[in-house]
Amino acid sequence: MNFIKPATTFIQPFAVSFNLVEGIMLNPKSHLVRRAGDMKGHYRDHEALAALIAAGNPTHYEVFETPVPHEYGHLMYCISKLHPGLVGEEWFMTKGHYHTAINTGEIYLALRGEGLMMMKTPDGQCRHERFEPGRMVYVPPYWGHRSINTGREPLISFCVYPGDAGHNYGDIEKEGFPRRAFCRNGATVVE
Ligand code: S6P
Ligand code: ZN
Repeated sequence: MNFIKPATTFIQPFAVSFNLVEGIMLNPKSHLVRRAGDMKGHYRDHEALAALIAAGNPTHYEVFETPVPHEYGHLMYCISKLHPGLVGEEWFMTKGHYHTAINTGEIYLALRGEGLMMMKTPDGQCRHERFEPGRMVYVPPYWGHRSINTGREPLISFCVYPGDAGHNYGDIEKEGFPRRAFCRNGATVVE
């Protein structure tokens, strides 16, 4: 066994505040906004996405962070606010990613809204778990993950993951997820 751990930067303790109703972090250091135009290639209905972009390119989701060193030992955390909506029949969702350090997991605690966490492994296993306020989803190491908003209000979640996890979007873009979530006659259908 190797007991030599990578170096971890020493920093001072700090605290941040959230507005849990709005789903925002107060005074975040980083506020990522992804719009419909950033989602090309992710939805089944390409024409519906193009129409949405032409009709004003609405915000899909926002991620608020106050980063810590991206290193082993530190914990990254964020508030994710996924807006409600449909691209054709498909519910709004995040791009999804594996962690670059694929043996790192993640915890998502849903604070508001309803939805699904869709998860897949590189060898094609696919599972999903339901989000509702107060429900935590554990994304184990090796599972790519994507949030899906299946409701009419923002899906707000708080997530925590290892500082050295990183994001690998490329492999998910190539592979896609085996299952998607649609709205048919007012009901959510996963297929
Ligand atoms: C990071 C964590 C979240 C997502 C965020 C946006 O490991 O899973 O912060 O980055 O929900 O999703 P995506 O797929 O665009 O990064
Ligand atoms: Zn992640």
